Amino acid sequence: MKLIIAIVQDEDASRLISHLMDAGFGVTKLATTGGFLRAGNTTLLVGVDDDKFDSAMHVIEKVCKTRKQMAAAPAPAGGVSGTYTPYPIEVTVGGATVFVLSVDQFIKL
Ligand code: 2BA
Repeated sequence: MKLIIAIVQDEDASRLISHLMDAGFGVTKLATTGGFLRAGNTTLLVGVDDDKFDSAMHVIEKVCKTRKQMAAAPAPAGGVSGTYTPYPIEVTVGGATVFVLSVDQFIKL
C-alpha cells in the first residue's frame, strides 16, 4: 500500500476529491499554506493499494492544472542592509506536488 500526499491548489481541490471518490479512493483533505506564497492550498491524503496507485496518479494528473501567480520576490538570504523593496515575480504553481510513501500498516479500529 502507498500513501499519496498531494499538495494541490484550492481551485482544483473540490473537483479532485470528487473524481478520486468516484473512482473508489478514500481521501482526507487538509487545509494547508504554502511557505513561499504564504497562500492557502490543499493537501490530500490518499491511501491506495499498490495495484491502484497508477490509477490514482492518473486522476491527479488529469484534474490539477498549472497556473501562473504573481508573488513578491523574497528578500535575499542573509538579510539586507538599508531598505529592501519587494518586486513582483511570476511563478508557475502546480498542477500538484506529490509525495509517495510506502505504508507499513493500514489499521482501522
Ligand atoms: P508555495 O510554497 O506557496 O509555492 C508556490 C509556488 O511558488 C511553487 O509552486 C513554485 O512555483 C514557487 N516557488 C516556491 N518556492 C520558490 C522559491 N524559493 N523561489 C521561486 N519560486 C518558488 P509549486 O512548486 O507547484 O508548489 C506548490 C506548493 O506545493 C507550495 O506552495 C508548497 O505548499 C508545496 N511544496 C512544493 N514543494 C514542496 C516541498 N519540497 N516540500 C513541501 N511542500 C512543497
